[in-house]
Amino acid sequence: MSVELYKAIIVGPPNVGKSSLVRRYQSDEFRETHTATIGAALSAATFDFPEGRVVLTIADIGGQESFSGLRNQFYQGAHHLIMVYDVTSRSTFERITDLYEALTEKICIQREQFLGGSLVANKSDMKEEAQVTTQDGQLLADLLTLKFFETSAKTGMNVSELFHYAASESRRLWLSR
Ligand SMILES: Nc1nc2c(ncn2[C@@H]2O[C@H](COP(=O)(O)OP(=O)(O)OP(=O)(O)O)[C@@H](O)[C@H]2O)c(=O)[nH]1
Ligand SMILES: [Mg+2]
Repeated sequence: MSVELYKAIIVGPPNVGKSSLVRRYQSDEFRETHTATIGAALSAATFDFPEGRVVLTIADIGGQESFSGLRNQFYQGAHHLIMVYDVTSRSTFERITDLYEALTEKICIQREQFLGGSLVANKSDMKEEAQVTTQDGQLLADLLTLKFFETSAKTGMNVSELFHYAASESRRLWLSR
């Protein structure tokens, strides 16, 4: 059976729940406390598609890092960009566009390839404290041509769908290049 290797990077402001989404997917756990990711945390997930096996490397980039260093090493060779904001924090939503522009410029200059991606409205379990509507999220996703997901690392809502999409879309875009 064939094995294909792709890389997804997960980025966004600090504290939006990037590491929590990865933890929910990888070990089906949730922690209430926030430990800031320093630099980046790498992990891998395996997906079995009818056409063969896909191994997705997931680079979870600390929120401080996304906006300061923009160090190439974390972004190099990415096939899929997962951009996360926190629905209970309008300011995290407002930072997405600038971050998207900075990142796609960096990644697309390195490689002449279209980059797939997702926009993630995390902490969707906290609807009563939401500062960003579903419509706003969907509109921004359409504008940036990203797939929109409303997730909760706390309840697990849409978390496996998000990572499955990253794997299948990486594969689809790579094979159609
Ligand atoms: N209610 C709720 N809380 C969440 C959710 N996801 C994360 N949190 C909480 O939000 C805080 C930040 O989560 P992290 O996953 O550490 O955030 P991060 O984006 O990785 O942060 P940095 O590494 O600093 O960039 C923690 O206290 C989590 O418990 C969620 O879906 N719902
Ligand atoms: Mg983190």
